[in-house]
Amino acid sequence: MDHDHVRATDPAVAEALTGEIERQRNTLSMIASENHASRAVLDAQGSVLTNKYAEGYPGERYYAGCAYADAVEELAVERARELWGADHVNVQPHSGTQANMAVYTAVLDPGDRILSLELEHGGHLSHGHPANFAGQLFEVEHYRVDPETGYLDYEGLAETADEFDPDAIVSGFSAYPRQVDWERIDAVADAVDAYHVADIAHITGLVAAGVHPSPVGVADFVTGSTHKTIRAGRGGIVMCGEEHADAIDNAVFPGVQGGPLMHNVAGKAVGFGEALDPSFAEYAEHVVANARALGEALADHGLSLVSDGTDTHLVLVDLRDSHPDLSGGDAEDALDATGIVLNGNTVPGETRSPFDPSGIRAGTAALTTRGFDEDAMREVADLIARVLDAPEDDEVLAAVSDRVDDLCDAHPLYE
Ligand code: DSN
Repeated sequence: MDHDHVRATDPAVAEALTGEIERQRNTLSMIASENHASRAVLDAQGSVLTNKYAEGYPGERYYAGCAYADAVEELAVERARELWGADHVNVQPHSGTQANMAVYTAVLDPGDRILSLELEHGGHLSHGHPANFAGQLFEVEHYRVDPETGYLDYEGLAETADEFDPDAIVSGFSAYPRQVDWERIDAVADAVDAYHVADIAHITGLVAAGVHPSPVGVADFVTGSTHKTIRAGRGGIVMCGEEHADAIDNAVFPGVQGGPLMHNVAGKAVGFGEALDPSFAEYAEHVVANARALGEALADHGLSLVSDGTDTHLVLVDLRDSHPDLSGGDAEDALDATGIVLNGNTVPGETRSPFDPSGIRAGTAALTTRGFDEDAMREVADLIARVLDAPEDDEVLAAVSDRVDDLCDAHPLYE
């Protein structure tokens, strides 16, 4: 982690890299989409595969010299198939958004209709937000969570599907704390003759470990990212049945991407290999247990949790009841000042703006990687509550910051 080669030629970048390592070591990473990849994953991503062009797929490349690129891609695919039980896997998408773009390109035409969860209810930009290609290319309608319970409104989804007659229904979410009933959404998709695309970006690791039900074999397509709860190299993935294999491979390349990022594919292969070890299932169970402990302790401090809790790696706090004058953005800033790093987030029924929303989202994947247990998570919840109650009190912020330092020292990272 000393970046000697960078330091020798580019001290300014080396300083930023060193600063980032120290930042990760000395703060609590609670951004729900982040994790701490292993040294092996980082090593693979920083490898000489950075140099290699390998358009195409193993055994069918457009360039010479792809023997080792083929080897890592075959390993990544084989391991992914074992982890998620998918018939066909494409490991080349550069990100989860690229994975979604590939699926849409494979089976939809511009102007077709997508039905997806509204962004402020937990959806994702690539599910059809007007600022995203998906919202610009397709006609988009949204379903929502039940405003009372915070759980997905499956009946509302079915009604909207009947009225809107979508070509694809997107399930899978970026700020939804509860388990998803994939079969129920799939039945709606079947009833309106729509493709079902399940985007499991956040919960890839939980699904692989069996601590969240799997949409593989249920939805027509399963997309995801590979660096969140699954903790592998950075990027995206698409899974599907054999009947869609060619369409997906052609959509990824040459459809929406050029040369695959083979160093990232190597990082995916290494991380997937790590996730096949039985210890990964224990890790994933701890991630969920930690999120539950975090949520319960936050609720004990009077904070409102969307859906009153969690089944996953994240909690979504609606600050409007407990702290009506505190925005999610201000909460994020105050917490960041103490070394607790999370994000302000929109909540169902949002009354502020996406830039300064009413909630905060916190995840436990990264802290669990550092060895935090449920007692430690309860203490983190206490610290969060102290900051939210006094976001402008320098003495409180300093005291919390000291305690964050102690927790970081007790859970070393990248030693
Ligand atoms: N940026 C990711 C998240 O935080 O949910 C999704 O792309």
